[in-house]
Amino acid sequence: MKKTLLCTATLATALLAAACGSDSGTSTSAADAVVVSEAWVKASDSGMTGAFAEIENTGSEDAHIVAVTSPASNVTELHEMVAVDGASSPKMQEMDGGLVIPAGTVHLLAPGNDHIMLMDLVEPVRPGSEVTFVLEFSDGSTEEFTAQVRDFAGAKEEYLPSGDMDGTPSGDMDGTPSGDMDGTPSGDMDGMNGAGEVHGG
Ligand SMILES: [Cu+2]
Repeated sequence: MKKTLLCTATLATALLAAACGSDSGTSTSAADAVVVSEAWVKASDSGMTGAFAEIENTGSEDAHIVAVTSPASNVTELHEMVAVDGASSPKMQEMDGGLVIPAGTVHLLAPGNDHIMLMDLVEPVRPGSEVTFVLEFSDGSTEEFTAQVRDFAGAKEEYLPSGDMDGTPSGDMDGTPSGDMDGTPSGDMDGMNGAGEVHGG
């Protein structure tokens, strides 16, 4: 019994030492570790649109994005695609608790996948212009990046499918922006993918 207690005490001391240890050095913030590239926004005149990018965590600890903001939109959210029982295609919804990017990995935000949603555009975003975003991490650090606005006609139908529009009038921005993203953006990607770099290879 005594031995067990001793072990526990030793372990606690070790943990404490480890915790204190990180204090001495200048630890890297999540914003320092994260690199955003290939960022772009789908051109849109009003309402909602999506932003996409490659987010790389070059650090040795997980990076946890808790929020994203942009001056281009009154409300900006991190969205994910989820399968819905009984539905043929996945729906999008706000990520619960943000987005964790494990150390040493790249998280791809792409049409039909996880994405940043500009829910309420302040003004039209037109091809050739740029939109800035700020990622907020759980450690309080922030990172700004700029995304180029691109014409992405292929996605139009997915954001405003005529079928969904009939049943669900404008009011349900909060509840279900979901229906709009389904469909098959994957096929459309090829068309706009002249640069080839968005998909990597
Ligand atoms: Cu979305």
